[in-house]
Amino acid sequence: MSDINVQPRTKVAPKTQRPRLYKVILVNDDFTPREFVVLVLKAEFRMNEGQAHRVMLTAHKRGVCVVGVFAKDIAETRATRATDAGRSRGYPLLFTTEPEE
Ligand code: TYC
Repeated sequence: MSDINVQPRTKVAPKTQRPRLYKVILVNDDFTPREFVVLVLKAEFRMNEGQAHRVMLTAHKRGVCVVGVFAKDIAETRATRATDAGRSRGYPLLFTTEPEE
């Protein structure tokens, strides 16, 4: 009598699977001052002046710009904090998140 189970496991998780990453996207609007967008990008996404200015200009010209790619909770926290920074000053500044393909 043996209580050792010798049945092979039928489901094996693929070893290469990783948690999905999320993009934070900056959305353009007609009201938030350019300098304020740059300020928020520097404060919330640790960008330098040049990086922040390029991202702001891309959103300004094209409508949206990817700010960065992060784990889900980090992406959501940063997008919320950055959006709230604009709202607290009465601006419609918006950061959204979206899963990476
Ligand atoms: N379009 C704004 C302006 O002309 C500046 C701006 C840029 C606002 C990017 C939001 O995501 C944005 N003042």
